Amino acid sequence: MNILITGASAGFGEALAKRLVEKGHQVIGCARRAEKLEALAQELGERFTPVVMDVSDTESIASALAKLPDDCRQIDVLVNNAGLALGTEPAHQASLEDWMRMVDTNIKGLMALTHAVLPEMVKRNSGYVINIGSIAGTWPYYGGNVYGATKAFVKQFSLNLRADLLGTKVRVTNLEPGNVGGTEFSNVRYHGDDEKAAQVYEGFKTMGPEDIADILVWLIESPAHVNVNRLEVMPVAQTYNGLTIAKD
Ligand code: NDP
Ligand code: 8X3
Repeated sequence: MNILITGASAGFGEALAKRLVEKGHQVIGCARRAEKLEALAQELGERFTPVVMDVSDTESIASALAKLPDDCRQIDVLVNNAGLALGTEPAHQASLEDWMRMVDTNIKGLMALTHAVLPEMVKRNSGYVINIGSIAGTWPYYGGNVYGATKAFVKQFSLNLRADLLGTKVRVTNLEPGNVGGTEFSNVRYHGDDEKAAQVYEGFKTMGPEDIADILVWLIESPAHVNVNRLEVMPVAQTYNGLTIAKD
């Protein structure tokens, strides 16, 4: 099975690539940092094909897909994992540039790659699109403004894809993780401030990228007649905060 993973140079994508290669699958690992992908290719061997791609740039997607080796052209599973949060400021103090980058990556990038890959899946009447959403797409929290909104898009887009795919054997899942440490996510969100990034995970047991990779492997290897529409997962230490009232 050929599995294309975006954001394979770190975090969930890297952990998933390792698990899938161990299990004998063929992985096409995409990201912007060529050196990270090359290091992974050295480690994982011929089952891992590194592909430099910036999902926020449709030309980069098109040229990367056009250059895929022949034996990687059929994409059986697309894991739309590349994404980022930038900033935790409230909306009235947030950076417009950060907002635009999140939309370009988390929404437009995921849309463009899906648009490029889906027609062939439908033609073959088989395939699986797994989108990495977030609990932030369902549960609002302070400073989650545009990041959460991009993940709400990912959730509804996933559900609408399945609606369009009725009558085909193409599957779609939105995986919605909560707090997960051990990736670059928090460091990116805090613009490289390691101390603030680390504080997010202090004092409790969070999940790790391997936990998410295990869930993804389970989804990918689930029977072809079963479609998991949405799957929300959190560390036991995390739960909903409920509604809040600011008293005068
Ligand atoms: P990381 O920051 O560790 O990894 C993100 C990956 O996305 C990197 O490989 C990065 O590679 C890639 N990426 C970012 N921008 C682009 C781009 N424009 N084009 C191609 N690749 C890109 O984050 P996580 O592994 O933690 O997160 C993965 C996904 O999971 C994201 O969508 C995130 O929103 C979501 N998520 C994360 C949670 C968490 O708590 N960690 C919880 C819920 C959801 P490169 O820089 O080399 O391009
Ligand atoms: C990332 C999880 O809780 O930081 O999507 O929004 S959270």
